[in-house]
Amino acid sequence: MADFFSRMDDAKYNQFIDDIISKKPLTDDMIREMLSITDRDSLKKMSDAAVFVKNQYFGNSIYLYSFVYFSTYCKNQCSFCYYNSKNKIDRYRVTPEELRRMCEELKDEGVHMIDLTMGEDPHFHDAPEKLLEFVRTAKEITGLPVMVSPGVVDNDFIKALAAEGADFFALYQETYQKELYGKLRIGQSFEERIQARSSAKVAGICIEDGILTGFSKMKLSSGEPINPSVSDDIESAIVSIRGMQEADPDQVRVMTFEPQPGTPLAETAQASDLMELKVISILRFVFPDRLIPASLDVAGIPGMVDRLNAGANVVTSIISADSKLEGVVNFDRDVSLNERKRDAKSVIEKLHEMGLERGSQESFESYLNRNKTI
Ligand code: SAM
Ligand code: MD0
Ligand code: SF4
Repeated sequence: MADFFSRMDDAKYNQFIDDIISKKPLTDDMIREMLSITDRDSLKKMSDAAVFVKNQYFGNSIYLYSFVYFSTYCKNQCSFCYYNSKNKIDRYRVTPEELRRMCEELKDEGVHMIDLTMGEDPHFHDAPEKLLEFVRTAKEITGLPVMVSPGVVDNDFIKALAAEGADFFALYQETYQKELYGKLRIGQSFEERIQARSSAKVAGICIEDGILTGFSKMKLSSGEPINPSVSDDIESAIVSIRGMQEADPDQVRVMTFEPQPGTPLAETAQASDLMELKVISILRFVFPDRLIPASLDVAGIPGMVDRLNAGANVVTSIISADSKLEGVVNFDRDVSLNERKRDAKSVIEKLHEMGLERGSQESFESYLNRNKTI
C-alpha cells in the first residue's frame, strides 16, 4: 500500500510543505501515518520536507550549546537514568572555582549558549543561592546566554533564576502518557513537572520540553517485560507531541532511550535511532519555527548529521576536548576523553562539510527575545 508520501505527486508534496509553512496543523492520523513509514524514498521525502521548512525559518544557521553537567548527584530514581540515586557510580560536584575556570575556557569556543545541568542534587536544590551564583558566574565570564536544567524547582526558585538572567529553562516531560511516566520518573509528580515549565514561561524564561522514544521493548533488570500497552512507540509519540504543544515551548527535543548499566531498565534492547529521526521531522512540522536540537549525546557527530538532515537546527551536548565532565546518555562512555570528539571545533567543521554554518550570536539572541513584548 502506498504510504503518506509515496502516494503524493509533486504538486501534492509541495502543497503539503506550503501548508506546514503556513502553520496548518497536522492531524493525529497524518502523524501516525508518517511515523509508520518504512520505505527509504518516503523517509527521504519526509526529512527533505522538514529541512525545507527549517530553511524557511532559520536558513543554513545552526546554533551550538555547550553542555556543563556540573553535579551528577541526584536524589531521584528515574528508571532510565545512569545517575539515579540507587546506581553505585562515581559522582562529582564542580566547585565555584572550577566553574569559573571552565567558563574562561568556554567563552571563546564558538558556542551560543551554556547549558548548566545537574542531577536533583540537594546541595543546590536546598540552597538556591548556590545555583544562582553559578548562573551569574557563567553569564559574567562567558557573556553568553545561559540555559539551566536543574530538574523540578518551585516558583520562587524560578523567579530568582529569571531575576538572575537565566535565559532558558530545560525540563523534559519524557512522555505525556501518564502510565509510562510513572514507570520512568518513579515517584515524581507528573503535574509538578508541567507546572515548573509553565512557571518558567510565565517568569519570561524560554522553555524547552522533550520526549524519549525507544521504550517499546522495555524490560526490567529481572528480564520481565513491562506492560507493552504503555509503550507502543507510535501512539506514545503522538500523545507526547500533543502534550508538548500545550505550553508553547521555545525548544522541543526527542532522544532515543539508551539503556544504562546498573539501572532498572538496563536489560531493555537498544532501539534504533529511526523513530527519533522521524519524530524530529514531525516536530519540525508541528513546531516549524522553534529550536529543535540534535544531541551529540545519543550518537555523536555521525548521529548529529542524521538529526540535522531530519530537520534539527541546534547542536547540544558539546563538551570541550579536554573536559572531564560527563554527558547524560553518554553514548561514548567507554571512549577516552580526548577521543570523544564532541567539541565545538569538530562540530563546526562538520557543519561546513554539510553546507551549513554556525548562526550569528545576534540572530540567536533575537530568538531568545521572541516572547518579550518590549
Ligand atoms: N536532573 C534534571 C532532570 O532530570 O530534569 C536535569 C538532567 S536532564 C537534562 C537529563 C535528561 O536526559 C532526561 O530528562 C532525559 O530526557 C535524558 N536522559 C537521561 N537518561 C537517558 C537515557 N538513558 N537515554 C536517553 N535519554 C536520557
Ligand atoms: C543533551 N546531554 O543535550 C544533554 C542534556 C540538558 N539540557 C541536555 C540531555 O543531550
Ligand atoms: Fe536525576 Fe535527572 Fe537522572 Fe532523573 S534524569 S535520575 S532527575 S539526573
